[in-house]
Amino acid sequence: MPRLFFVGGNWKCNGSREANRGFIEELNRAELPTDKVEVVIAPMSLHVESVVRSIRPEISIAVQNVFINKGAFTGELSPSAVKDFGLDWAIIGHSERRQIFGESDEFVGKKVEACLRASLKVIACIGETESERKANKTEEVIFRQLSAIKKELTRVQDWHHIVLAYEPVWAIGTGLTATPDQAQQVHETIRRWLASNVNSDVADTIRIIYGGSVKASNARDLASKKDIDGFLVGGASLVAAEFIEIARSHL
Ligand code: G2H
Repeated sequence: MPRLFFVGGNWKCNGSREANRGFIEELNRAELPTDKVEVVIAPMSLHVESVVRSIRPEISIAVQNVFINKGAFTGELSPSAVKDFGLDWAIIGHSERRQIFGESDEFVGKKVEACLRASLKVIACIGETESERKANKTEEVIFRQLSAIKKELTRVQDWHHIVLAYEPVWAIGTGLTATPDQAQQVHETIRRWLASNVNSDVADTIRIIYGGSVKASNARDLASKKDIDGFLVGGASLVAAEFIEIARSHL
């Protein structure tokens, strides 16, 4: 079965009630066939409820982060509360969480597991920094990040609830994008790792999306690559017309 193209809009710590309203009005009018593209928007937590209320029902909403539990953890979101609220998705392990908030590979693995246990699907982010790429450590880093996730998963079928986002840190919000060939090469490597370390069914069916300065102007070329199954879009997801063009880039 072909993999359904997946486009996530990661609004990060951006948005206002008014800006979100305008964005959603435009997105609700866009032609986005659900049999050809799955769209997920991740607003700031504070805006989730108003976005859910106004967005068309075939577009899902994700949170940008969760903690691994509920209880006395001031400022955090629990996976079970996110599910109870009616959401289906969480972004986990974004490089901004790893770099700015010090989340380790192990912690990211635990968060992925906590989400799956709460029946949330996960957009799990992995990717190397500029210095790691320059030191030819891209594979080593990606494999280490994938292994930390695998370590926490007890069932092979858990992987069917994960979308992997390859986001080279050097391309995030910098305007530098991995070339289609650079991204394809890493996506293929990830699929190879999954075939060897999980199984060939997971390797063939999992969506591996690319993130890092995706724009309407580069999305089409990236989307044409055989192992690129969509995008996680940051800056360009704040402008409805541009995000819609990206979501339609493989049509
Ligand atoms: C990578 C991406 C979205 P941007 O962080 O996750 O952001 O498209 O702004 O590089």
